[in-house]
Amino acid sequence: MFHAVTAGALMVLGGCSGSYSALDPAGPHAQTIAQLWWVMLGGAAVLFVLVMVLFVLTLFRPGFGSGVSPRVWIVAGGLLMPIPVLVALTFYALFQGERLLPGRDDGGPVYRIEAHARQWQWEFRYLDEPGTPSTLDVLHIPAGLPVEVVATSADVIHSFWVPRLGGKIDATPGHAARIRIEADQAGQYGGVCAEYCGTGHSGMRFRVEAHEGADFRALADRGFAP
Ligand SMILES: [Cu+2]
Repeated sequence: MFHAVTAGALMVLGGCSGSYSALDPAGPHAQTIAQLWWVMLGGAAVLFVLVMVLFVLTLFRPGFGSGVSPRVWIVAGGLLMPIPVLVALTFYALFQGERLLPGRDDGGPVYRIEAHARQWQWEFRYLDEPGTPSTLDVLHIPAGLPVEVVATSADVIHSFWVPRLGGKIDATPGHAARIRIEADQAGQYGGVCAEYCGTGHSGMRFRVEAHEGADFRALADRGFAP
């Protein structure tokens, strides 16, 4: 029994780390999203426990609640109990979501890139490095600096997502959508297309390489050649 519980816990926790885990944030934007996830989980857990307590009481205490009219059960259980939790979660989500939008930061420097999607590849263009060639399926960014991603598409709708660095944004043909990502430290982070876009969708992954300031400058100056 103990081994089964330990194995189960390891499996569950194992899914919380790794290159593609939104619950293992590596920058401030992803941190905000992970926090939102935990608060949502907490809110859902509160409602779940309340319902389970009532359920167990009705099972083991015959007659429990029979003195309360069905109308009161519906109003109390269906409206008064969930509405405050859902309202609080909605406002918290809206507030946190606003903070993720481009232009809501402190107005400091940002590094701008374009993520151009096509079936089934990502082309990264460095908007702040005129004349520098684009890179395919590898995005180089400076660590510790907000990176504004302009997502565009050549064909169908794709979605740019680096779970450890920020939220998702759709790459839609004929439209430029913006999102910010940021890595606190140098390292490699996995990215995926998060919108089904055809038979090659599952292989439409990319890698973000964050470099410390001087390393990034040197790399950019040689056109991101290895
Ligand atoms: Cu896709």
